[in-house]
Amino acid sequence: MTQRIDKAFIAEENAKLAGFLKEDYEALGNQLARDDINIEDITAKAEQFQIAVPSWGTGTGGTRFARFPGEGEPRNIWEKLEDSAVINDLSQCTERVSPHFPWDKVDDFTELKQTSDSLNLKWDSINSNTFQDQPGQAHSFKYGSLSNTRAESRDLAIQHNLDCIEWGKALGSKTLTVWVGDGSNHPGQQHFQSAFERYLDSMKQIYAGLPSDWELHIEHKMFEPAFYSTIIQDWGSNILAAMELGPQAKSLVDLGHHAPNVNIEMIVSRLIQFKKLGGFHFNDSKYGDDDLDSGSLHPYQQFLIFNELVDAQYRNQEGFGPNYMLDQSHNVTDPIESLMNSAASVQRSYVAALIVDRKKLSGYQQDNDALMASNTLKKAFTTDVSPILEMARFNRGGAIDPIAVYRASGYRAQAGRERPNSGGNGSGIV
Ligand code: PSV
Ligand code: MN
Repeated sequence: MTQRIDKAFIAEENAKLAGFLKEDYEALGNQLARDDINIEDITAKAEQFQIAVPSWGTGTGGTRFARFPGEGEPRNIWEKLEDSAVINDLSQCTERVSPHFPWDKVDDFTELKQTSDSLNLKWDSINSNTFQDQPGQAHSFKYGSLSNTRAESRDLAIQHNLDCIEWGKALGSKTLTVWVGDGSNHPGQQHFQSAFERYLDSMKQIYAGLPSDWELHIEHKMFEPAFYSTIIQDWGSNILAAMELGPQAKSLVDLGHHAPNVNIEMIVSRLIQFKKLGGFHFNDSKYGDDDLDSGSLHPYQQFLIFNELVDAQYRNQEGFGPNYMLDQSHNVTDPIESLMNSAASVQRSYVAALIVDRKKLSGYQQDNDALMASNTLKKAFTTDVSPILEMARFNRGGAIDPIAVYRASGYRAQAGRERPNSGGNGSGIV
């Protein structure tokens, strides 16, 4: 497979905007210099920023009511990779793809690795799926997987996760992410403690199969598909499980998996403090696990999370180095455009957090000057760092304006011609 968006085409489109970018970058550089911030240092950090794309996010999502397929959707992991390469070629901050098994399972993982190599893509965390039964599955997950009351179902779920590790090794991944929908829908349906004990016992068996340089990330979610109780419903159960398993087990924060108005940035701080922050699934939400585009509703919350992350980065906090990933469902937009937009939105939060005046902030905190502490954060958040993001992409050979270049390339229409039979219109979670 070869790159689908020609480098020369990107350069041609960039040439139209390069003059404006130079002006805007200079102006922002002068503005930041007043606060002793060197724009080149910030741009260099922005260039290093990477956030993984979920393989399942490249297709059109859906709700439990319906799914409205988009033009030229990828029909398999090979085509998902092609789309991911387009996203990375233009955005230059999404060089890793996170697969979901068995959705992305292939017969020949060596061939899959060669294909990703040829597209300059790497593999991020492996996501296991024991929240669905596969055709012909011997023992059902209807009443749970890793915490099922029946050993046969638990064993199948454990084995699937161990298989995921093997497939991940072939792809060069170093992380397994486990999210299970196990739980109950009726009070009394499940004995809370016994179910959690069964879950932990299963997870211990998976942990035992983890290579020494891998991490096991546990993802919590408040509800859905279990609506009364969920086995790992919050960060409390999550960190308890991670502590019980050992140092290679960490917690993963999906932004949509909390009650509305929960202070997620404080959860992040706690996980950092106890060396248990494994990674993120970025998305945005209004009501529940809406899987909306990152930063589309609550950009300030996203910034405040990065404020904690950058603080830990600058303090060289021990055990700190979370995986960043998007986990969204695109129902009404072109998934490639949403993923590019969202990656840039998360990168924007990172860059804005980099320009927080931490010395001043710390002084205001010490003096209990709440107003000035808050204004210090707001100042960074309201600074338009677009020229830094654009310059970071430009320096790396990406597009100054990824969406404009993508639209001008005609890629989607071409995909529509090449992938005539993509997607059904039934309901679907992703
Ligand atoms: C569950 O809602 C989740 O956030 C998990 O990360 C899954 O792996 C993903 O969505 C896809 O269903
Ligand atoms: Mn998730």
